[in-house]
Amino acid sequence: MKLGWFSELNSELWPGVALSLEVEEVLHSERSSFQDILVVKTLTHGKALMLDGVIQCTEKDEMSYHEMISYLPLCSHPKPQNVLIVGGGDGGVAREVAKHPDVERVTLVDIDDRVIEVCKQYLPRLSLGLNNPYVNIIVGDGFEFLNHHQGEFDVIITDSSDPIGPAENLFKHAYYQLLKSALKPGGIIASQAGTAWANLDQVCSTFQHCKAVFPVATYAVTSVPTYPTGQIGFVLGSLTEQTNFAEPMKIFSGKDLDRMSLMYYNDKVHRAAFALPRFVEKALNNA
Ligand code: AAT
Repeated sequence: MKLGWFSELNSELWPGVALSLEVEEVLHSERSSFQDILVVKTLTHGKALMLDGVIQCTEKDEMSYHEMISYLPLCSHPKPQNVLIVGGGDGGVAREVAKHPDVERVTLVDIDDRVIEVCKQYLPRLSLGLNNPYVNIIVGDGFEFLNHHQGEFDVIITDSSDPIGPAENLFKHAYYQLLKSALKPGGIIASQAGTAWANLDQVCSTFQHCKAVFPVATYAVTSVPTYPTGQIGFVLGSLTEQTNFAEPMKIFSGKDLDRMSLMYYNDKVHRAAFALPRFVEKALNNA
């Protein structure tokens, strides 16, 4: 049955353009203390989660985002044992991080317990990451959490919503300073950083914050057809000057990739994520 269309109308972040998904059924809709939460069954993309009218993930293409934001940093660290996820209440990043053979401990801090509960109920393919015994879930603001944690984590992944709403502080310079001090020596961070097609200014300012704090900073992209402009990027930062993000330290064999049920990531895709178009390279060089 066709119910109608959902359109991602957010004129501030991507003016003049909106992705639409044909919807069969509204599975859940509520206003939490932080945001509007909507889960729908789409005609062609499985179930989808929206927060404040912005698509957070669809079952069809979530693996591109979740595998890339997880394995780009994890495979650039020599031994990522203790990992922090800020945001990520749907469980997708936790699911991926927990598959990495070196990872021993995962902490996930999401501001909204309702996102966690709703995803547990409606998006089991993602939220299976939340039920993993290695994953310790804390409900709270990521910025506040980092204020109280120093020198603890090998890798910190910020899987946050966009910079309008509860995630606003996670795109500021002060957040990058907190990230740095929460890392162990040799630590690495990766954060959702928007798309160059619609938000080149946001990409550059997030990259600038990362570069101001970390001796090595870079930007990588992946394609997510249901995100604005079909692409999203991540900033990556390392405390170690020798880190070359574009060349993975850990390379999974075909057997490993199958065992871990990876559908998008491999070492070739890892390297390719750092090949940027000229206009992006130039903008980042000037940032
Ligand atoms: N996994 C892909 C989905 C996301 S969800 C982003 C999560 O960040 C949400 O669960 C939200 O509750 C959480 N969040 C927002 N602000 C904070 C905060 N200050 N501290 C902790 N968690 C927070 C990312 C989608 C990207 C969309 C791209 N257009």
